[in-house]
Amino acid sequence: MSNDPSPLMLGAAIRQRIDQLAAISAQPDGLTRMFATPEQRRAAALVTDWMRQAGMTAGEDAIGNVVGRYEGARPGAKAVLLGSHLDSVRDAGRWDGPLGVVTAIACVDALHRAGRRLPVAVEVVGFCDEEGTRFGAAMLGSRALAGQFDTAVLDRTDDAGVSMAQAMREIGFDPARIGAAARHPEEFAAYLELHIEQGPVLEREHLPVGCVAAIASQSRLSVTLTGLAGHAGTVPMPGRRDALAGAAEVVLAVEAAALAEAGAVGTVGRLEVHPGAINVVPGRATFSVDLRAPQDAPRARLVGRVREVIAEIAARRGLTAEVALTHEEPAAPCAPHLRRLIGEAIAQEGHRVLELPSGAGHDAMVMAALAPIGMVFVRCGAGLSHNPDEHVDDADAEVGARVLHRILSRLPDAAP
Ligand code: HGY
Ligand code: MN
Ligand code: MN
Repeated sequence: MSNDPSPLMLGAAIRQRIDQLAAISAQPDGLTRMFATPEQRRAAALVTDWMRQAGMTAGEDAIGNVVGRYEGARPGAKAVLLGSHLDSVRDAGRWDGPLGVVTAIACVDALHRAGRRLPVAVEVVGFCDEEGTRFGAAMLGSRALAGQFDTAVLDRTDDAGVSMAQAMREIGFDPARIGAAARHPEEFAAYLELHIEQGPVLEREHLPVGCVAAIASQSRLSVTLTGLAGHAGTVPMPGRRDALAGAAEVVLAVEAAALAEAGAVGTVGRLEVHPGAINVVPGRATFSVDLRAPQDAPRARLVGRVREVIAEIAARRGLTAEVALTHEEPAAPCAPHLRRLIGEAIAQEGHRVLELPSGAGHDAMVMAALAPIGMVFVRCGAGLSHNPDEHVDDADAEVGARVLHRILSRLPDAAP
């Protein structure tokens, strides 16, 4: 980055790349880019090209993460890893994930154009699956890179019944080789992720950026309630085994349980009904449960309470309940020395330093297994995210890039 680029120039350049990525979508009227799809490969090709233009060697790893490396002054030096994810939720906003990847590349590009080499190498990663949109299990890309990939998830199927393994093969990856993506702690000095806040705090505080203190603990369940399908006109109300009515009671019970646990959140985001006909009493209902809390203990209490209430409702309604844990990540505190560095960089950019928790999950939670983690949040309009109206102003994207660049330039000096 030149000494003092026009704020909107760099921000506008970042936005243009965000828009280019947003155009790579399976959804004709919006953004949906899921793991192990042709859209993933097209986005990976574009990001690989940007990385190479920024002076990095770059390519896809064995699961499909895009990884670029900008050598340090000494070849083979430890790397600072920057990154975020390139996949999206359905009907997504365009900044969630890509902002971290595009900004990291912009920072390396500035080093490259200035002919600067740091004492450390810089690697940038665009993770192929953080959301878990297609197969339910999340953070697949970062787990593979951290050497934590659970091969059992390869049997999970998408809505069309296609397994993860098959989907990977269809886009040219060999699921048996995922282990080759694993990296090791001794390779990295730190992991830094710049991401939109996805919440209202920075906007309320009139701040363009903030420093993440810790990332909330999260669990995901997949629940199937099975009752008895029947004729809507002839099955008497007493004694019905209506799976959807049971699911509806569980949805409200999840909400009540989360409200009763300070700082926790509980969401049922997906619900499928079988057979889904107007005049048939639903025989089966399958739904997701997303439970989070700032610390592990309250999250575990909430999961236990939800499991109990599902069993109680199912028993009372004559339903059978299958409850599977599909994803779980412990709370991830950010490293104090990186929080200090981030705070100093924000202050040097002339802004008040605000530390805040992240209710949203991020690949940084998994990267904590490889290196100390730090996160920079960038303000997004009305705190909106996982919504097509998600937005970042050019000026805020510019501040985020300048803060990340300052951190990068100082990181080698920062001892843990
Ligand atoms: O669900 C989350 O917190 C993230 O957006 N994957
Ligand atoms: Mn997201
Ligand atoms: Mn995200």
